[in-house]
Amino acid sequence: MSTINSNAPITPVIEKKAREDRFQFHDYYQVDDLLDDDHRMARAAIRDWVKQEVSPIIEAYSERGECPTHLYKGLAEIGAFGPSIPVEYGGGGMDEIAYGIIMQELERGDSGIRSMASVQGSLVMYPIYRFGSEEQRRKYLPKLGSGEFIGCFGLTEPDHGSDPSGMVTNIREDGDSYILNGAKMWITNSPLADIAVVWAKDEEGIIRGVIVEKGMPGFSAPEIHGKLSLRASITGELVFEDVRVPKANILPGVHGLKGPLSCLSKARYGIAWGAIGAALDCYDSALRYSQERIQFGRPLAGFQLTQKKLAEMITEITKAQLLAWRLGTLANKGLATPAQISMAKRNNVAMALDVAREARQIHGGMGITNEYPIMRHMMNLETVLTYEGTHDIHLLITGMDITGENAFK
Ligand code: TGC
Ligand code: FAD
Repeated sequence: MSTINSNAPITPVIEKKAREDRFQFHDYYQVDDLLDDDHRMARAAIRDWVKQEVSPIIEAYSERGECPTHLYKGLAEIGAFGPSIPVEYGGGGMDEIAYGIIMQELERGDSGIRSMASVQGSLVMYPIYRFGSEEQRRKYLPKLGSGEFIGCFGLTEPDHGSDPSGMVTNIREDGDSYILNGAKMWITNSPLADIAVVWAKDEEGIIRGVIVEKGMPGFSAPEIHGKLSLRASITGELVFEDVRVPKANILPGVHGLKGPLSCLSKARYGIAWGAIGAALDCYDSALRYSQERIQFGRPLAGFQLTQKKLAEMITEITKAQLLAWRLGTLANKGLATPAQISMAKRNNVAMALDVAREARQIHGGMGITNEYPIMRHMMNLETVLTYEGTHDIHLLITGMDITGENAFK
């Protein structure tokens, strides 16, 4: 007969408060215990802010296809821009787990709100911090951290999405400037942005990063209309027609595709956490609805098929929480690999989309209305599944990592 060789017995009774927390916050495996006080404080502050500032307005903005630009200042005040960038450069000076938790709480509100913060912090502040000159850091980062400047990140082109190495946007030297030509597509924040971090090939075909400022002659950023997903986030193009960019605006610290890809690693990490927030909001709504809605004389929650949906939802959310937490501990030690980040981004976003679809079913007809957040999250998550590397691209990254074979080309 086998025995459990442990001093800590497996107990069917857990302390009442812990049980309440687990169920109120859907923290089924007490992941909370793995966090420290700073993480918990950051989470509480962002959660309150989202409840007060985002939840009451987000359906209306999303329905109108309008970006709630007034939230940029608030996002800055709660430390959502560059949480893990040092304070002296306008960031939050926190660790990677705090960054992840902030993204989770923002995306509980809306993926588009998380996008506003992801782009500003991970795709604009981070490359300037990591690859910029000291002068560039001092000039741009405090203004980005405080929300005085809005930034965007231009990698994708009309003909080069999953394959950014094929980009045609280019710079050529001309005296003390570069002349920039080309176009970028699907750029979050671009129509509002004061600055754009743009990736372009130099005359030798090497990918370089340049900071382009609003108002530079030949630079425009028209909005893309007709999006049925991520509607509260503004998306546009970047068009460069002989834009003269001072040489002082080139990021000196990086040459090649690994520059933009390492920014993507940072942002994808945040999405791996963020998607859990969207899933939690859908699960929370479905659980409540199933307990209140009576059919055949009993709550939906009492039917086995509803329980199967809810039980599978919380199981997948819990697995995603543990994956994100472990990734965070690796990231804190500088050990998270790009392929590990890809696995977490892919898994957690797909998980959230599945949870949203199941939650929609539990809400029946009400699930298609804007009285519940489900359809908005579901539509948003279709974008999240695609941007920052598509679901299939991340699968191929894992495939390459485990086999050593490149199946992209
Ligand atoms: P490959 O030869 O594999 O790599 C080139 C160099 O980069 C290095 N590297 C990375 N470094 C850091 N982080 C990563 N994630 C990295 N991935 C690769 C690599 O080691 C190599 O270094 P070196 O020293 O040898 O030069 O490049 P490839 O051309 O074969 O492409 C690989 C592929 C397909 C995986 C990559 O291009 C890719 O990830 N494609 C997807 C594109 C993508 O994710 N685009 C996102 C655009 S931005 C966006 O969507 C923002 S949404 C914002 C929002 O609103 O939240
Ligand atoms: P494609 O690359 O054309 O892919 C189409 C399909 O083909 C996908 O299913 C893909 O998985 C598949 N595919 C491609 N190559 C392969 C292959 N080798 N093997 C198997 N299947 C393959 N980009 C930025 O630079 N900055 C931003 O701020 C930004 N924000 C965005 C905001 C929104 C709302 C959206 C929708 C996109 C945004 N993007 C941004 C662009 C986003 O990163 C790209 O859409 C994404 O990388 C995919 O590129 P694509 O749309 O050109 O699709």
